[in-house]
Amino acid sequence: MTQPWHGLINQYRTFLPVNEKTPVITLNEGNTPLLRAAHIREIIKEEVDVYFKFEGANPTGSFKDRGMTLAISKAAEENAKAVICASTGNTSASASAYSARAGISCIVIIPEGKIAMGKLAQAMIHGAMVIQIDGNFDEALNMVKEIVAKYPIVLVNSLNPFRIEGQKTAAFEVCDQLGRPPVYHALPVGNAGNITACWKGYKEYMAAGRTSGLPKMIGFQAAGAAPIVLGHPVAGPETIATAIRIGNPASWKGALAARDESGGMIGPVTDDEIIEAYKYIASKEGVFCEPASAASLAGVIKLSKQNYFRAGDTIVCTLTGHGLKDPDIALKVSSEPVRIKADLAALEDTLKGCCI
Ligand code: AN7
Repeated sequence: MTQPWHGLINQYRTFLPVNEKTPVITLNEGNTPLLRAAHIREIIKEEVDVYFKFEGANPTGSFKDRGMTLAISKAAEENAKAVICASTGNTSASASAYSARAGISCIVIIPEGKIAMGKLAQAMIHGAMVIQIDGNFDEALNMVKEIVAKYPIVLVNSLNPFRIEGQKTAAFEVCDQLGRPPVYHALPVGNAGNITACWKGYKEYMAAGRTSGLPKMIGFQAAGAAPIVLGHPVAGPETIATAIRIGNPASWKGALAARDESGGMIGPVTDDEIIEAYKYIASKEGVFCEPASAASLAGVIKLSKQNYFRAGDTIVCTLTGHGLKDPDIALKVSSEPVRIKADLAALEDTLKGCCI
């Protein structure tokens, strides 16, 4: 019988900066599905193998839980009274949940009107102090950095190195689930913590002899919020994918290192390309991810049109967050439900020519 799963700190303890005194604050995050795409040939002609690492299956619905279990466990080890983060939504949702469990106060600073409804609901119900600013994520992060420099509050954005340490475990799982590293690993890039973390994970797993090679890291930014692609910060980032509406990423250097050391690339995808991939993943693959997550597949589709891949390549796309976080977008890009009378004949009429 396989061992029951007790969260990623227990699973990957030897790779993580924890000791016997670290209280493990876990919601049994990690061990998320790696799903082989079933219909990819409909959109990508090359004989590539695409897999989705569905991080929306984490307890708060995003990959942030991997970093947060470690960041909050370490904050608890240091007897922190409060933690703080700036967020486009998922970090705040995750920080709120793990802080609640640890009995630590949580403050989240978010851009007003620019975070998905589900994420706001999460922070509220977990009891965080939710502060909205009339500014964007970059401004919120700058404010948070100043606060933690002045007061004894622990920062749980990915500038906190424990966040990156926890998030690197996604790469371990991909290697374990696939039995080898993929040829390419595609991710959406916002604040650039995750691409930095995954690359670190692949390198450490190989150094430990647990996997046989390294993937090329390919990252995608929304075209309206693409500072790394452009090579300079973007003052007014805009995209439908609010999770990655970031103009000055904290882990900029880490993303460049991941790209260059692995021989990968970081490119832009338009909102239309993101939505096309988002709809494909839900309607053909049965996986509901949030728009920002679909940037990974959108980028892969775009590169495939430029003959970037070769037959036989294995490509893992991280789907970073759950689609239920942002139901507004799903409704906006779908057609209206059919309306009929509560009457059998009307139902039969409607189904005619479709399935009866
Ligand atoms: C679904 O929650 O930055 O490049 O404050 O929520 O590691 O920042 C979220 C980022 C991709 C980008 N997909 O990851 C936040 C936040 C989803 C996200 C990203 C985010 P990074």
